[in-house]
Amino acid sequence: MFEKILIANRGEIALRVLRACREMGIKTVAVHSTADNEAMHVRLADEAVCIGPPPGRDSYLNKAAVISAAMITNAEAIHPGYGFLSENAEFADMVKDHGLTFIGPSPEHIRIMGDKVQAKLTAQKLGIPVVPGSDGAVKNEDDAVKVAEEIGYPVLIKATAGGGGRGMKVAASKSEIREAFKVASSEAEAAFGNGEVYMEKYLGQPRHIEIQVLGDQHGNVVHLGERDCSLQRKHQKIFEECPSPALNPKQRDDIGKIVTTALKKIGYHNAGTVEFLYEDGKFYFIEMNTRLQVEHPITEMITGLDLVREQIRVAAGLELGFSQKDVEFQGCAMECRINAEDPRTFAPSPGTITGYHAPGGRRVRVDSAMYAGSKIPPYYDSLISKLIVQGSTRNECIMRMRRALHEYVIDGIKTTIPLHQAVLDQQVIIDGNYDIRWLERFVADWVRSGSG
Ligand code: MV4
Repeated sequence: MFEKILIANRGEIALRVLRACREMGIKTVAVHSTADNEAMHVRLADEAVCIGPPPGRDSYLNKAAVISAAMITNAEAIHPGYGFLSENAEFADMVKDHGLTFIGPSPEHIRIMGDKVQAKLTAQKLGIPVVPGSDGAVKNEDDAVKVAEEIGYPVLIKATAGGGGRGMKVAASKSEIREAFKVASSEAEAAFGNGEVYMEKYLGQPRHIEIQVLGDQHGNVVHLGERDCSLQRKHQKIFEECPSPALNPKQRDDIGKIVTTALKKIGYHNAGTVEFLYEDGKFYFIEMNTRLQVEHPITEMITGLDLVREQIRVAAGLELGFSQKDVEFQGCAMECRINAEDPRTFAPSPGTITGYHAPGGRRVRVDSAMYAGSKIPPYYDSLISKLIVQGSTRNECIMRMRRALHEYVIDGIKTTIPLHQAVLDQQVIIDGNYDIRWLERFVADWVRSGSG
């Protein structure tokens, strides 16, 4: 096992990794920008190295600086958290080349899944159901018309280099396809320096359901069930729950088997998430994330596993200590992402937290690096806390989340707590009857009606 791990991240996820390390008796090295001198992850780590000025590209995204920090502190492995360098294949290669261990999948798997066309072709070849569409990239407008005629309108044009919803265009009919192709490829070129696009049948009201997997370097892969992440705004998830209110145990088993069988074939190891759209009882692969995800705690709540601990164990070459039949799902869990934002406009609200009191009690977990007096710099993601609850039933979860939100005090800045409170009062949510389009409509109505 590693003796010392460098954590190449900040905020709540840096703390999350630190906690797992300390519980495993592993020493930690924090890296930080000058904006984070007073940050909790810096205070709690055994050692800390300042790697640059505030902007991410000059600090947390500076590959050479992060690797140098690992070398001078004699860290043996780097945990990238999520965001920043977590899905950067070049960084994973560099870590390896310096004789260090990247706590994540192989650079090859990161690379394949980072290219959305390759990812989809790979998924299809491995027997994972995909959205009907073009076989790979679509080269020009004429081909776009042909593909659209084959799969039928409406179609969605997506950027190969995209992901997270950037660079997508819908064409509802033949009159829109040429313009949509042009706009999508020029937007992709501008945003990613790569204008390549591909096409899919557009699904009108799917849910977003993702399967958590964990693999070791000995060919074992297990799935840890699904998370329903359909509540998103501008491709930012705000609330997640598991199990999905839309699935039954047989559906979970079936899709879980498909995913684990596929990933065993390519020797996938470490944590990963296979994302699907789910509509009319059918799953359609859209992307695979080759990192630990923000919403991993809800899976931990219902499986009793520590995903970061497992990531570290398998990265060190150990076998998973359990098999699929040992994985049991206990009750329900939900997560509210609390952002330092205006809950109506979602405008960032950086500043100083003047007063802070986190909720507690039975089956409540708060993953946050905040404290009274902590400063939220304007340079980074606005996620400041994840409020996670568990319950025997979905209704128990909703009641517990409401009472935990009611207890939470965060003074000095605006947060999205009022939005979560309003969402949890909606009948659609209580019934578990929402899709990926519900939240944007709700927020618009909530703001317009003045109740927000
Ligand atoms: C889609 C889709 C409808 N049809 N693909 C958005 C982000 C990227 N991961 C894939 N996305 C979508 N792909 C087809 N063929 C709708 C979306 C989508 C979406 C997906 C998941 C969660 C929220 C979303 C919000 C808008 C659009």
